[in-house]
Amino acid sequence: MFINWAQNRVNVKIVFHGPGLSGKTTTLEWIYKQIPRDNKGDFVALNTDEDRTLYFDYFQLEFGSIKGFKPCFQLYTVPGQKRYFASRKLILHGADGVVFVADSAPGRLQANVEMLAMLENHLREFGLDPGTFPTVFQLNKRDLVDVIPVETLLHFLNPNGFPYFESVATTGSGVITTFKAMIKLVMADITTKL
Ligand SMILES: Nc1nc2c(ncn2[C@@H]2O[C@H](COP(=O)(O)OP(=O)(O)OP(=O)(O)O)[C@@H](O)[C@H]2O)c(=O)[nH]1
Ligand SMILES: [Mg+2]
Repeated sequence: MFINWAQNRVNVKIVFHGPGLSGKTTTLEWIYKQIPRDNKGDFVALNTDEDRTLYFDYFQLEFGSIKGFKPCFQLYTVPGQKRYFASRKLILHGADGVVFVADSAPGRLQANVEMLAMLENHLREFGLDPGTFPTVFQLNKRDLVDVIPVETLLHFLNPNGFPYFESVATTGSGVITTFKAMIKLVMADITTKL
């Protein structure tokens, strides 16, 4: 959170985290499409040739108010490929909330667990408690056959009982519901700090 007292604005950073190919970029693109033009900035994407996220995707969005401040939500995705460890940490720095986009595809349980562990380690390195840091789980790719059961994902990823939602980012199903839950959690957290 960054407060600009002169302009009465507060910058709120939300990071879409999760393993490679879980649907983070697809999710952010869907949200971008739903927002009226006047409320959003440009969509910035830094990709590899194969359309994988190289550094991050980003856009900012303004709406609502918190205690008289105008919030500007800065939305980022991290690159999920393992080798971009340092970039993920840099992007996570200063985050106010995380949407963990889990991959429900068969065989991806370990990738989800490993990425969540890396996220939690980074939060701890920033002096934050992963057990209470504003987090929402988006269980994505629910349209695939033989998906990992929701109970299994929750057992391994969400022992703290954070809000969770099923989604299909390619059709947008569940995406906005998840995002609204994230905004609600982050607003409640920030209200206590302002
Ligand atoms: N079937 C299905 N495919 C999806 C879904 N969400 C995303 N995809 C596809 O999965 C692939 C990867 O999606 P991305 O959004 O690029 O994944 P990412 O998490 O940003 O990947 P990295 O940037 O490499 O970390 C693309 O081909 C998407 O179309 C979904 O809910 N269901
Ligand atoms: Mg991506």
